[in-house]
Amino acid sequence: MNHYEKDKRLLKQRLDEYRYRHSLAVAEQASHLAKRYGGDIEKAYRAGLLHDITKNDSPDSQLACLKRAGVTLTPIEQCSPKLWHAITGALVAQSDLSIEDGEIVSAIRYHTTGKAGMTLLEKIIYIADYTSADRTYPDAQTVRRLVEEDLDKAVLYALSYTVSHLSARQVPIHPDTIEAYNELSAIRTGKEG
Ligand code: DGI
Ligand code: FE
Ligand code: FE
Repeated sequence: MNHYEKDKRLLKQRLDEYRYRHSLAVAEQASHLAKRYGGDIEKAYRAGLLHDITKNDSPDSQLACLKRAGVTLTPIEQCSPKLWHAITGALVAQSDLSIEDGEIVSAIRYHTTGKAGMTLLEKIIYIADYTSADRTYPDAQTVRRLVEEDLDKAVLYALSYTVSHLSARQVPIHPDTIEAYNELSAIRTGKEG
């Protein structure tokens, strides 16, 4: 296996120690899930490694990056700076690491909100970020067990956890998050009858 030494060197420069370790843990979990669900193991590892590449960038430098790329933020995105690193991460992966693989770029792009119609790789990165070994929130073990059984159920669990926590804090919920939640909950409800 290619160990992506160049990616890791860049990450070490851009990220603090905590975020670097998180990125390695997400890459490990993503490649494990790709094996489990018949996805592309190398792509999963690399997308997991790079998903938070701009997480430690300042808000100003992220806004500058968005401006250079001609990206206009929606009003909800403007008031939710935590969403920016998914957009800028996808841009930096393309510009600084010349990643042309649209599947990897899109998995980084939607790793925070998810979206309706997620590909296998997008689901894997979304849930690897929730279930990596470094995560310590109370339900981490529950979601880790669930993701071994059923990928969609685990993604829905994580989405519902996010929706309920955001709404409890009365902060805006991005339409991509809502659409992902509605899609997977409708499938689940349909199956239940
Ligand atoms: O970057 P990580 O910490 O590893 O994880 P992440 O990219 O999933 O970011 C999690 C943060 O993003 C968490 O504070 C909740 C926030 N978030 C996720 N979905 C939404 C959101 N924030 C808003 N405002 N709206 C969303 O839909
Ligand atoms: Fe993130
Ligand atoms: Fe992350």
